[in-house]
Amino acid sequence: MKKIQGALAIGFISLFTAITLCPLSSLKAQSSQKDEKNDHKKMEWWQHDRFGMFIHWGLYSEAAGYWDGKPVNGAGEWLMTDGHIPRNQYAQLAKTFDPVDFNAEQWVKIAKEAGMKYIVITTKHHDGFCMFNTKATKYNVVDGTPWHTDPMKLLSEACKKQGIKFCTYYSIMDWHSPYQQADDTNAEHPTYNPTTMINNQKYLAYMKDQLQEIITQYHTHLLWFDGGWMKGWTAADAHEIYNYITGLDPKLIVNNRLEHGVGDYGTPEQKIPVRGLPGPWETCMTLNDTWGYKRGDDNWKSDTTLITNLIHCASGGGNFLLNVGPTGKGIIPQPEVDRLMAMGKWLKVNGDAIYGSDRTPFNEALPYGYATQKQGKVFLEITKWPSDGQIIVPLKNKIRRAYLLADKRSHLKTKSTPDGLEVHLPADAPDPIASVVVLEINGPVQPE
Ligand code: JFZ
Repeated sequence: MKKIQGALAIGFISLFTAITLCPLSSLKAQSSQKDEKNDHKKMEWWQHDRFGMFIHWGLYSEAAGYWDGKPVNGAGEWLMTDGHIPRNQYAQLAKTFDPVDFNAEQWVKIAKEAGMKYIVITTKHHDGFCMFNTKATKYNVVDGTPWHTDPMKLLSEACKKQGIKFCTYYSIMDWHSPYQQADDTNAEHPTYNPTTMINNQKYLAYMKDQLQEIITQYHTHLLWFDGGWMKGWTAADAHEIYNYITGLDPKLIVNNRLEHGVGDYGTPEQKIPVRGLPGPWETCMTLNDTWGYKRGDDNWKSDTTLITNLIHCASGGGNFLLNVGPTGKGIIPQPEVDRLMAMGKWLKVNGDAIYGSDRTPFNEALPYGYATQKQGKVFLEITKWPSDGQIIVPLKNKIRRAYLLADKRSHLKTKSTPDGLEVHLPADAPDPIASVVVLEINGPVQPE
């Protein structure tokens, strides 16, 4: 939140509280027993997969945080409002949008090598420019740019080929829409956020047309809504859209940013709830300080932070959606690729502790790291390797076998003590960032 526009941040605090407190509530309350089972079932792949790639890509990527040669404060994708750019001037960016280096197969391969299992990409961000093939407006990548290409088609096909789930982001707030009014309509110096709905009916019809296109053209597995804090977006609107899209595809997963308690999972942003959230949830996060590409934003998170964040999410029963911001030419910046490859390398050895795992069985935080579990197994992701060669695990079970995930033939000595289970570790950690100990147990897990 640190870098989010000051005034916004305050508004978001209450938004965030609402998100944390009622991830599923009103929707669940309305659905029948059978629906709840289906809801649970449709969430299975997503909860198993744990790690996804967020992609923010649009006209703002080409501007790269600059307007008229001057840097604009704020996140890259907020350029239009933070730079107070009139609609027709911002739209000029489309005339030169020509990502000659875009390679769908390559992007998906990067996600795959990072150990990510799904991709969520911006089909339309707050700026209203459509990065997909749509008949609902000419303000789109196929009709409105010299590129004349539909990246969503290419990406969804590449995802299918490489076994990655293709998912889409769609902003409700739309700074280009004739059915929404900017907060400050000053012709020379407009501020868009938050817009106000001036024609719900027409905007809903537009939204439905586009969502139907996204669902039928690309078979999106999930819809990640955003911008529902705009004024005049009602609970009735949220329910109408949820029912409409799940009517088109009952397996569709929907995040909770339709607001008003509608949606299938919670979306804490840039932070990981210390003990997770009760229902399904996903933390989304940037690699630097922006979602959309911004030249010169080099405040990169370290490999240690990123790997630890992924583990932290999994141990709280949540997913981690990590963002990349490709350039206007279509390149995922090298510092982003480097970090993703480090995560992929770690997951290659330790993925069994993350994919398909459940949240920690323990009620307390562990001083040396995190825990996840599966049937008959407790995983300890040790981020602080002990100097005295042992850890105490708050576990009562008898241990069948204890070993390092990095060396499945290793045997670790364990001993039940009044303080808990003592596990003896080798002097050197197999991994400098996080090493996983596997405890195979009999019967249900019994925390101290
Ligand atoms: C939104 C967008 O405004 C932003 O551009 C980006 O797409 C991000 C993923 O989502 O920003 C938010 C949304 C919600 C909160 C904060 C920023 N929140 O709940 O704290």
